[in-house]
Amino acid sequence: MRNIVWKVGLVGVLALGIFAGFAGSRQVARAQEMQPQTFFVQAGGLGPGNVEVLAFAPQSLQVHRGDTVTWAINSFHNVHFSEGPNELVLMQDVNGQQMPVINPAVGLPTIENGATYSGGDANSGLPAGPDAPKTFSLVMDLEPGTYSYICDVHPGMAGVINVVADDQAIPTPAEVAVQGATELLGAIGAGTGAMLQLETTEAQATDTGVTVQAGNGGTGRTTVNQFFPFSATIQAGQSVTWTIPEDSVEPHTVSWPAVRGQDVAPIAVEGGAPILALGPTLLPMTQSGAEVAAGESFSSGLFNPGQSFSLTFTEPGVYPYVCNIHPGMNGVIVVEPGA
Ligand SMILES: [Cu+2]
Repeated sequence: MRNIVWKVGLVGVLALGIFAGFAGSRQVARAQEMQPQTFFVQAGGLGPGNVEVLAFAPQSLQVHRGDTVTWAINSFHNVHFSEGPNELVLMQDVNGQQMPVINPAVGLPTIENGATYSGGDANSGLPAGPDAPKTFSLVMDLEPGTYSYICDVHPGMAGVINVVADDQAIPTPAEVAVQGATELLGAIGAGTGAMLQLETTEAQATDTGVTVQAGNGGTGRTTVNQFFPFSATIQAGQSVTWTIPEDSVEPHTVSWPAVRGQDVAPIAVEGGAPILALGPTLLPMTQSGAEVAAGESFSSGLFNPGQSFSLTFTEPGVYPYVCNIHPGMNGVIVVEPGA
């Protein structure tokens, strides 16, 4: 299965390269006339074994004024020309109730897909639901200079666009696409090495049960979205504590059953902009430390690097679980009868 994902991904990268090659050769002829060109940037990428790259690739590129940059939004990312990172989740009063909501400065677009960007703060907004467009484009109507942008969801995920003078030669869109693919594949390779090592992880015993590691740390802009170990065994009445390493770059959930693609739930507010509440995918539904009996559903909601989430399993049985935000990130707890 992982092999298939890997091959499909590779075919996709090759297809992109070939497509960009065609586009590139046509643009060589046009270059004399200074026709605007379109450059592709990958926003994140996925490799085998749920290795995910949290970077823009290429991280940096050169364009001329009037060129278009199109980002492939490969996961839950935004493209934000912003002074600094913005908090993803805020507690807010919504119709008289305190609830966690997506920071509107992150979630809501301030510039339309396909619009002209002429500087200042501009945000694509977050992909709202499974039918959200998978690309985001801006026409760069900018003076020569360096323009930085970030993904607010993943601190450290940042890219740069260098606008250069009209008479300065720059890499073709094909070369930029190949550069992006090379950066992604390099990061995926590093993550795959880490993943193979982590798959030998055993559950750590504690006084009350075991710990399971959610994701990983220490691999820079690459994260391995798996539970280590995949399967852990405890006795009835014991607990499992999931932890995300402090130096990880990705939040997760511990959930059953799975809820997919409902990260954001727009709520109408009278006389104001709609609020982006956390959807069932991210919303905490179970308190850490709660007891779970056979057949019960649970979800930690989003928890972050350095944080933990625990459940106590009171009845023998087999308890599968998933991370709601990373398809294919799943695990199982086997609960044996107590002594
Ligand atoms: Cu996850």
